[in-house]
Amino acid sequence: MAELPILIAPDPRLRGKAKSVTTVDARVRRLMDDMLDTMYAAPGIGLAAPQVGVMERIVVVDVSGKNEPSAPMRLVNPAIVWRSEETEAGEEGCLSIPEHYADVTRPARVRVTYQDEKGTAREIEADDLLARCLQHEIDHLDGVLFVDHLSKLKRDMILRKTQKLKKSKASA
Ligand code: GNR
Ligand code: NI
Repeated sequence: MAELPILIAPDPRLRGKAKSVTTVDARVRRLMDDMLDTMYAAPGIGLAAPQVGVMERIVVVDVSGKNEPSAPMRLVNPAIVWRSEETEAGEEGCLSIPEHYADVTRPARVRVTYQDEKGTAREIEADDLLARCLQHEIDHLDGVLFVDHLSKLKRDMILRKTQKLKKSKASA
């Protein structure tokens, strides 16, 4: 049980490209467990390793509802191999851009390949919130933030306010 500090934008680690994981070993499994602890504590429904300063292609997600049993997912080297033509708009937030929410239009359904915590290759087709969350997390692995899908005006406004918030937190 360990919570890790979550990076707030701007930070170069949130804009870098994460490296593929070669071996799913105890270190990777421990990191995923710590990321789940961090995500549940935040609280959030997803977390990508670069958000905790680790530049590796590792994601955790749990989109189960409040009155449902928890459903943690651990994804190593996740990759989108198919996107639906149909798109959907939905509200997103990001633990690295606190207190800002905006509608983002994305493919409604995706197929994602990944390795699980045992290193076994898997493939899932996701829709609704899981599809949105997986796309948001995989974006993080390539240094992309949800505000990059908004107009420049909205993006710049949110990132400027986040920089102010980060500075005020740092000097508090
Ligand atoms: O907690 C989160 N909620 C969320 C809502 C809609 C779409 C994506 C997300 S992910 C976010 C946590 C986060 O920042 N993950 O990177
Ligand atoms: Ni995020």
